[in-house]
Amino acid sequence: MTETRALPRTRLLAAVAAAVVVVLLVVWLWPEDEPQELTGGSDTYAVRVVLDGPASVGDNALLVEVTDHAGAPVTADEVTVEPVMPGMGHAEPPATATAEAPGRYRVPAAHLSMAGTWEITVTVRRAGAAESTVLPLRVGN
Ligand SMILES: [Cu+2]
Repeated sequence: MTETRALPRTRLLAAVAAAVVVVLLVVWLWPEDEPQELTGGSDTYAVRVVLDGPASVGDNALLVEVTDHAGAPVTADEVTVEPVMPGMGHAEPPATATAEAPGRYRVPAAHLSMAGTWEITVTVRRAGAAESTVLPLRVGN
């Protein structure tokens, strides 16, 4: 008889422990802490832009990865990032990314002046040719 009384308590403790684990996982994996990733490409290049977290009004750090379509890193002469808000007809000045490794470029502070739908134009210049990719980006408050 003691066993039949002990079993529900064990189950209750297990359920509480499971609930605690779920809450910790939700807090730990909450999307606001996850990097935001935009992908696109042009004729020659595949472009991936990674933000530390959700895009927000103000300065946003962008990592820009440029590869060819086989995945090999591209060493460009210049990579620029130009945020435009097409619905309102305004833009931020293009920012030139700093190369930090083959195919890896960084814009430490891309300014997004307001919440809403932006388009990030990434332009890769190499060997006298320029190719652009437009990546939509939703900016929260
Ligand atoms: Cu606007």
